[in-house]
Amino acid sequence: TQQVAEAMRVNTAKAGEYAKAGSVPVPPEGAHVDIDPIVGASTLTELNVNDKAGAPAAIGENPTVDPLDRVRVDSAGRVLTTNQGVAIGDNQNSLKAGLRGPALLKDFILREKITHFDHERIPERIVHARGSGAHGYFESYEDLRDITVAAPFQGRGKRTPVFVRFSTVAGERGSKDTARDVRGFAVKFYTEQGNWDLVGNNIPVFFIQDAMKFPDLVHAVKPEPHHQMPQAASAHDTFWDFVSLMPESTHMLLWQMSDRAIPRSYRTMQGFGVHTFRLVNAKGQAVFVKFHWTPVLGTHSLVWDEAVKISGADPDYHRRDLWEAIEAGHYPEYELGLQIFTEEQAEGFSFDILDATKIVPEELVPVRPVGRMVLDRNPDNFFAETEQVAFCTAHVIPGIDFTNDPLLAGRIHSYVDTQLTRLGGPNFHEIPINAPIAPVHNNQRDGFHRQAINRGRVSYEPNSLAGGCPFQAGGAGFVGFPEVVQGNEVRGKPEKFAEHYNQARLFFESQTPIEKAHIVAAFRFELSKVTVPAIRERTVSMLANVSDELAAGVAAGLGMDVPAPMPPVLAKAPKPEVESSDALSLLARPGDGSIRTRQIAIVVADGVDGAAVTALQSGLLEEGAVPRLVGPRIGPVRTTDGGVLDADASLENEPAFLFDAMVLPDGAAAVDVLAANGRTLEGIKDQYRHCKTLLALGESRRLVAAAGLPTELPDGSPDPGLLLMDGGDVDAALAAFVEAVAMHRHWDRETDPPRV
Ligand code: HDE
Repeated sequence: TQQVAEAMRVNTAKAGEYAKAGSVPVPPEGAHVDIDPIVGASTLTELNVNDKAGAPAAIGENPTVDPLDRVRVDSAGRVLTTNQGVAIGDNQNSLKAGLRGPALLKDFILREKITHFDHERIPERIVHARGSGAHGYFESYEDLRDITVAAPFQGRGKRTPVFVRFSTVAGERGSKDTARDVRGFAVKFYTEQGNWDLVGNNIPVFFIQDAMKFPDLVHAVKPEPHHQMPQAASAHDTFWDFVSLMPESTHMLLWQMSDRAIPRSYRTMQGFGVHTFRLVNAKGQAVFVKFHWTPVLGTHSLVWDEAVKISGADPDYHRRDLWEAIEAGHYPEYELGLQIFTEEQAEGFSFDILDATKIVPEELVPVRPVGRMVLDRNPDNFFAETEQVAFCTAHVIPGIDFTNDPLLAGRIHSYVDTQLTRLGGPNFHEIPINAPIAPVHNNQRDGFHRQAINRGRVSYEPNSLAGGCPFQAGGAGFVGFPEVVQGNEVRGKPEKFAEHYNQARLFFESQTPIEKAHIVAAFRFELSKVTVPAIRERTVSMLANVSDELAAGVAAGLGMDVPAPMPPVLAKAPKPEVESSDALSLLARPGDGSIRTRQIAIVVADGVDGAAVTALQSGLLEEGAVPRLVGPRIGPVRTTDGGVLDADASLENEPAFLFDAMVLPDGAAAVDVLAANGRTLEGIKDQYRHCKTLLALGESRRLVAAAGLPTELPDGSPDPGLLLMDGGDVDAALAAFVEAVAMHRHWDRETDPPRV
């Protein structure tokens, strides 16, 4: 890597910025970097030799690609100043003519402060406004140079720094995290060949096939324009009006109504590049590729009732989860997999690989794991990094290329275009989080907020005055795949794009019964919020083309008959290759079987069995879980043996549904206190309703009974997630609990409507 970096004159210092703490020299607090004494050189010649005052840049070095340290600010021990560096003596009082007199216009300190404040906001993203970011690295498992020259894949173990931003789509910047929505999964790879952005989602298909429809889609899903409601929700008339008139959205709607759209955390959802891309090797040979990110912890989602409650108790649920996991050293990790296939294979498929409403089933093309991504550092500043990061599908590097997917074409245009407004001009590639580690040299100049101080008088090419620099890279630069293109100009779609239901059916039929039930319930909920009956009917008529079970279930939930199926565009649909695929079930990726990072509430009150609590706490910590002591209030809790525990959460400030599992320890007095507190019983009911594991030790059985929990499953068998155990054998209880928590949810408990 070093050699490649040096050969390409990469600024290795920036890559170092991503190295583990300690390996990069950090300037001492409050120190500033001394400008080297002027070396005899001229800023006015093209050779970077300078006889004028000024700091000579090294030849070929671009000052904008220095490490982020260049722009980090830490004010510890420093005096308060204006933006001009002038020390401020009084930050409390404006300048007045007499203590009760008028404020004076010459108070530049007040005016600077207020003026800056007045301009602190920038427009939010038109979609994906609410997001959370993290730094990390991608590590290649193997050398893929026979397939692609793309930098991240040139060697086993090679690491490339990344910045990732996860997001919701429809809600505004300050909306909630647990809305039913698609999640953005955007990765910026800072490679020595330039930045590559893989701007994906957590769902592998999209609502529409052509960029022409994107503004319509977004206008339909966003809050309705007359009264700006509802926030961060697709459950309203305009969204369902639009999609029910766009049968190509059917497949995506099934994913969106599945639990994929309410992930448990950003750490437990997949990511997909969605479009088919190309990988190109040094010989110019290309293959098609679909990108898949799969979380090591497995794919896990919330249930709807839980998502709704969480959005009230903690709208930052996913942001907090990501932040805390990284702070705690539980670094989120995802495996990158590629589906690689040839043009000839693609021609044989019953669907078109340029159609973003279709997947390539894994039964046709298996997913090949090629590397992993680890997120190991939180941003220092949300605005500077997460808000100002600018992803773009046009950011590709040698070895990665586009296909003619008409949705992708629109995206290649859209991102930079919208960022010009959002980030205020053409120089946002110089904002530190966006700056590549590869040096930037071209003849683009000026514009708002230009950072680079380009030297010399040459800003054109060809030139003789600067020896022709910067010069073309020729074959070493980005060379597009020379696809043969021929055709009449036409507005239309290829025939296979007209088939809309095969893969929607494939998705539905690949779900477990519980997932199917959740999809039916989600359609029921969303459509019940639609006020115009004709829209509900049209949507169900679309679903009638997917599955009788689905259409009948949704219709029954809406109190209507199943309408006649919407006439399909293609009279005779091509026969699909695959009719059911286990890979499409969320339950197909349970994770590593551990209970790492699960949030567990140990409910305590005065008179609790302290020894048991401590043993459970340390046992769960050993398993990598995150146990928290939750009391009727925060603060000290007295135990039976005279000890004191410290409850750092309360049933009021962290309601039970924020936790993945719950422990109710032994101790008669504590149980009396908790039984008299409605929040305890409510929490126990929520845990039960959301199919989570509950462990009740000894006396705590009384709480379970008071909450009215059935001890048997609807079919009469014992409930494996409701552990009522003897308070005496904590080790046995812990082992049973860990095993039950590892199962995540106990779906056999679930009924619709819920029993509890
Ligand atoms: Fe985006 N999309 N998109 N999109 N998209 C944006 O770019 C757009 C699409 C995705 O964390 C915008 O900088 C068009 C598919 C993510 O900053 C905008 C079309 C997929 C993010 C834009 C699509 C995505 C965006 C808004 C259809 C999954 C957030 C602000 C032709 C593969 C990136 C911005 C971040 C953001 C346009 C469809 C993913 C307006 C025109 C399909 C993850 O440019």
